[in-house]
Amino acid sequence: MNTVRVKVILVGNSAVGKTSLVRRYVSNEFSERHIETLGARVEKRTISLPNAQVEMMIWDLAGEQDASNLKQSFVQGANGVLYVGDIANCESLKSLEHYASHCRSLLEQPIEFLLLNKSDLGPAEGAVAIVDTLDLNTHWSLSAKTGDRVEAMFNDLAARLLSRLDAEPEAGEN
Ligand SMILES: Nc1nc2c(ncn2[C@@H]2O[C@H](COP(=O)(O)OP(=O)(O)OP(=O)(O)O)[C@@H](O)[C@H]2O)c(=O)[nH]1
Ligand SMILES: [Mg+2]
Repeated sequence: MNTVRVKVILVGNSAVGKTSLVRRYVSNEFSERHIETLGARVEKRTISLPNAQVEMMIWDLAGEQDASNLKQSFVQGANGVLYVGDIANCESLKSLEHYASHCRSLLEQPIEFLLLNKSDLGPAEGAVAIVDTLDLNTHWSLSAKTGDRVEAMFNDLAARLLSRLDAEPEAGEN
């Protein structure tokens, strides 16, 4: 079967749960401890879809004080961008606008999802209004802690990336 390799990055403030989402998806584990990611950590998971396998290289990036500090080399070449916010923390949601403008300046039309993590905690007051101001159409409310919708989100992303790359065969060759 045809194998397509894709690069996905997770960006967002420190402590929103980027590492926890990857860990839940790749190892089905969760920890209450926050150990800050330094630089970038890359994990891999292969997803079997009806007409191809998608080898997803998942780049879990360190939360930055300022989105423009994201290293260009970590962002470059990403086919998919996961903008991660903590639904219980309004500041983390507001800052996603800066992450989006920075990533868009480096990437050509990536597939973008807005991830509202920590759905188990419920939204902070004002969080929904901030989400509405963000120019990100595809929202997923999910929880690395309970695992709710984590698998579904990554699998949907894989399917969308595959159909995008199928439409541009030269980009899918690896
Ligand atoms: N309640 C709850 N806590 C979560 C969830 N996801 C992550 N956490 C907690 O949030 C804290 C930060 O999680 P990390 O995954 O390390 O956050 P991060 O975004 O990778 O942080 P940096 O690496 O510093 O950028 C940890 O204490 C996690 O246990 C969730 O879905 N619900
Ligand atoms: Mg981390």
